[in-house]
Amino acid sequence: MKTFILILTLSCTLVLISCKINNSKTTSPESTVTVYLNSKSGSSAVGEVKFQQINGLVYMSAKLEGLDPGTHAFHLHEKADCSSDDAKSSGGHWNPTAQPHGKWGSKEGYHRGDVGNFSADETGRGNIEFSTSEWCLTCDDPNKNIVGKAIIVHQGVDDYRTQPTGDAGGRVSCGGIIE
Ligand SMILES: [Cu+2]
Ligand SMILES: [Zn+2]
Repeated sequence: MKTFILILTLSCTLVLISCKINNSKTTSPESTVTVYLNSKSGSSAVGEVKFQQINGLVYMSAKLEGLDPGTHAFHLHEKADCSSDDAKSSGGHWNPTAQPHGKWGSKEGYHRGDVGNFSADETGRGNIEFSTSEWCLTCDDPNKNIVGKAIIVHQGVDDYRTQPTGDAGGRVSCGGIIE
């Protein structure tokens, strides 16, 4: 009887361990990049944006602070170059598929960098959770790979219409997506 219980305990443990191993296999990211955003255009807006590629999807988790309360646009721009004070060194919206500017997912078209608007609370903090199969961190597809692009937070709201910028105003925070 004692032996039986021992075997039962052992096999249960083994099942639990193998479950854990399998689980970590399917959820461990293929690649992770963390980007720190610096304030620009005389603002105090900063942030931390984490990208993870898991099973071919890119998950983005952004935490921003030091913003004016209200709605702000968030885009990926062409170049991971935040050297200028106004962040214009990062170029225009990242648009490898030559689409019009628009709301993400719109059938009229949208840039691959058109993440969209988010809101900052009365303390100037805001978060964005976003995931897509239209980006990658490790693939060779230039229409998908976001490494080498910039993250830009704008002072104003993206109207999802005005070409090619969404009329979102100045660039208050910038970070380059660099591995
Ligand atoms: Cu922008
Ligand atoms: Zn755009």
